[in-house]
Amino acid sequence: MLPRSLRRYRIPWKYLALLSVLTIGIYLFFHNDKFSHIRNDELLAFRKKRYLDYKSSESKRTGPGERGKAVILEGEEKALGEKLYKKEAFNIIASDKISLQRSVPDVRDAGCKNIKYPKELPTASVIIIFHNEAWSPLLRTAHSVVNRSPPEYLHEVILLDDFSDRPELGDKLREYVAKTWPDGVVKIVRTKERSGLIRARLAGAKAATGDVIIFLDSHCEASEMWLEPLLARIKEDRRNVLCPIVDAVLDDTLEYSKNGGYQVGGFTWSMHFTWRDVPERDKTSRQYTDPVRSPTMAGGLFAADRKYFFELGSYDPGMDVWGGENLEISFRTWMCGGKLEFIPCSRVGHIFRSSHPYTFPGNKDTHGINSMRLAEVWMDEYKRLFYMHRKDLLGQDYGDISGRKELRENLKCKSFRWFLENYPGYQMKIYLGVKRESLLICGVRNPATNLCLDTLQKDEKITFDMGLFSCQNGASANEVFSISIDNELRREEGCLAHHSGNNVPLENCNGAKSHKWVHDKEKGTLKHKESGKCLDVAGVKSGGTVVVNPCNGKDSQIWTFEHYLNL
Ligand code: LR7
Ligand code: MN
Repeated sequence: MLPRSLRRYRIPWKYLALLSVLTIGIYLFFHNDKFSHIRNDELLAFRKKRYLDYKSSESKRTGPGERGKAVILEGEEKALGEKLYKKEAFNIIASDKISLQRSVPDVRDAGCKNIKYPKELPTASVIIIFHNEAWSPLLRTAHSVVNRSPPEYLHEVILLDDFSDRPELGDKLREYVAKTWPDGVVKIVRTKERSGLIRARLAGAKAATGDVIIFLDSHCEASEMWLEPLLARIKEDRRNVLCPIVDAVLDDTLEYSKNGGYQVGGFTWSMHFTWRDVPERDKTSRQYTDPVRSPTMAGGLFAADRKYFFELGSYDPGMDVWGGENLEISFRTWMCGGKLEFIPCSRVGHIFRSSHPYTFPGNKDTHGINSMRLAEVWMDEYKRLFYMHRKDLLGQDYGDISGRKELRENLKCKSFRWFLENYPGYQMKIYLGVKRESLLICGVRNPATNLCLDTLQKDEKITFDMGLFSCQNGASANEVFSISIDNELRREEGCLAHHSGNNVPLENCNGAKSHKWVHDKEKGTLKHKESGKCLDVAGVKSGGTVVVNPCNGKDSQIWTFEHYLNL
């Protein structure tokens, strides 16, 4: 018996026993797989064996779609594939026929195969975000990453489920992942509400613990040696934000199709991402295997040092569902001291879908509103150009942006004008239609008839003769044109041209001589440089097409611009 004074210090055996049972229970619950007790080197050995096993069997694989071949369906399957296309925005039947671990071709430039990367590289957390993605493309993405990433560099794969409600993405996915990757290299993290892809990526980045984070869409296929070039370039400088070259996995046959293009990212004033050819002079001065600076990224596939990603302001959490974040992170990276590059020796396939196979809660134009946030925070006086193309957005509520403005202050980021003028060099000046001193834009008007150049709503991806319509006084984006520093008369990506007859087609801008015009502000003429002819409305009514004629000084050849911007 303890002395009375000490009795209250009696050890509560009952509680202690209960506590230890609970502790052991919780431990067993979380560590019930055979990997719980194994050492790190054993874990790595297991992963290496899995990696090498796949590698050595890859060339012997047979079956539909192997080596990235097209899957051509027939009969009933074909019909079913076409029917389901509407729901998935790609051919799910073709995808389901292909092994989740299929081989893809090594489409890298031959020079890439001679590059030696350092043995010591930072480790990667690959974050695959998805909302109601179809089963086979989602898991093919995860398998392609595990199968083609050396285990010593692959810290983890995070499947970030943005509140999907497809039943198979619940328990079935959890069980599949646990069974297929018992070593835990693939993890599932789920958001508690529909977050949209921007906040989903943020949640993924916060859950990640590798040195580098790499984001992928949930319908990708990583190819041979995709990882090392990205990690090596980040090791060289942690401020490098890097994109692999994106190959197309075709939406109808799932063929892995090499992107033979030689392009980097640009943007339109309505804040859409576009591809731009790398200018001729850049091509001659570099090898195809070298990293190439890019003004912007497409958005879905990129790598960044994890800590640097957060230092640079990660993402704007006020952006919803889809759109805008890609240009926001691009502008911000350049303006705030980082670099954005494409890495030609790292290639990843992506299924390009023509529509979104998921809902937009509230049917909001999230791209439009997100782009307003971007323009308001990052584009300074140039936001006017955005609003000229998106008049419909003026006055809409884009929420609170004070946090983002503060970020820009704190990081002491440069101006948007600096971005246009300096990074990445001349490309922006040539292609964006910006001439600082006198940017002529909007409403190219012939005062005598009050007719303006107008696309007449034609599809601008296809060449057509430029129309004329009664001037809309800035109410219609179909009438927004600018004269570029390179003497192009542009509408976004389209340039007015003249080749023969008196036609004036709108063609994809490519720097051709036939695309150059000179505006004489005094006389009001718009002269086609190559032919010396003048833009003319003679004999044309509203709804017709504009022409060129020998210059004659008549009223039908006089043009005024609605704005002469001094930016
Ligand atoms: O609410 C959502 N939550 C999500 O998690 C909506 C989408 N998502 C997921 C979705 O499952 C997918 O994995 O987000 C990913 C991207 O959505 P997609 O595939 O519908 O987008 P996209 O490929 O049509 O669009 C491109 O532009 C977007 C702008 O917001 C994103 O940046 C996409 O990642 C981007 N995709 C690419 O850049 C792929 C390569 C293109 C090239 C070259
Ligand atoms: Mn995508």
